[in-house]
Amino acid sequence: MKSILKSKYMRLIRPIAWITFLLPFCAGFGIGVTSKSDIYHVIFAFLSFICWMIFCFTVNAMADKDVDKFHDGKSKDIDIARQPLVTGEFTEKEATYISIVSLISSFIFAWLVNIFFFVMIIMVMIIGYIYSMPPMRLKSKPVGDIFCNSFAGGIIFIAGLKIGGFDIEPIIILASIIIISITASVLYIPSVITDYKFDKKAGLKTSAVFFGPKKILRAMYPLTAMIVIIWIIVFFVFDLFLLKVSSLFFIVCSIAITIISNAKFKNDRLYISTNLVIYPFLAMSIVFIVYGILKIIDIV
Ligand code: GPP
Ligand code: MG
Repeated sequence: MKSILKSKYMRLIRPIAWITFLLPFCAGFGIGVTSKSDIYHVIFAFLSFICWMIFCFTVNAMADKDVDKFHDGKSKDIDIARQPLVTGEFTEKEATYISIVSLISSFIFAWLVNIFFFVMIIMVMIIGYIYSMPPMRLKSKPVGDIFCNSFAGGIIFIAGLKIGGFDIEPIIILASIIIISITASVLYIPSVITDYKFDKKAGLKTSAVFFGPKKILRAMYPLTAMIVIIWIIVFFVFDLFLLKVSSLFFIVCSIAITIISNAKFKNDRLYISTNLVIYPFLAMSIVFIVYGILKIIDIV
């Protein structure tokens, strides 16, 4: 298993890192799906999600080729300095083919789900592209890096919600995007800070480089306070078991990640492992998937 994860393909597409987006997607799926949902729509939606992620990470590896080599390989899902465009295991041309095929496949699968899902996938595709690629390359712009990841988290949640054809009022869509985006921003901040030294060396103006890592770390406190208030409201307002579990999960995660990140920042470096986010996110994604499947087969 370990050797498969270390193959040049896995180091290009980085499936472990997808888990951060898998969670909001599965959350939407688990909440939105019903016993009337079409199982093929579910399968196509997940295939579309996978192709979207392959596209984002392939494009990212191409765009970051010249900066990834400066990384020391720590605090990441893979040793970034050994990503296959840096080592030469993939050429730019091959990576371009992979990204085009994944882009088209993702659109085709999304189209087979429904038009709303398709539009959401177009949006996250655009965000994924402008996050990494010049001329915009928002990952190297202050706020742009946090905004892209958080907003994409919000949009992919709505996409998940729409797999089962769930009818949602626009105001709920807007509120969900805002709530998920704010939550995602706190959970994403540690990742910007772990990269601080390398991004600075590579000349990237990420939020951490621009504002300074300490300021961003301190900003996590008011953001977490906001998240706790929002999810407490969600907990009491909605009479939905899954939303109550999500509220508790996000409250505990945001508080824990904020405290741990602030405690572990020493000598301009944040010493935390990606596992801190990956394991709880994976566990919660599985909960949502299982719950969604039980809903489809009409058990809950
Ligand atoms: C890697 O970013 C993250 C992605 C490619 C996902 C982006 C997708 C969006 C929809 C925003 P990075 O280059 O900042 O981090 P790393 O150093 O881990 O590659
Ligand atoms: Mg990168």
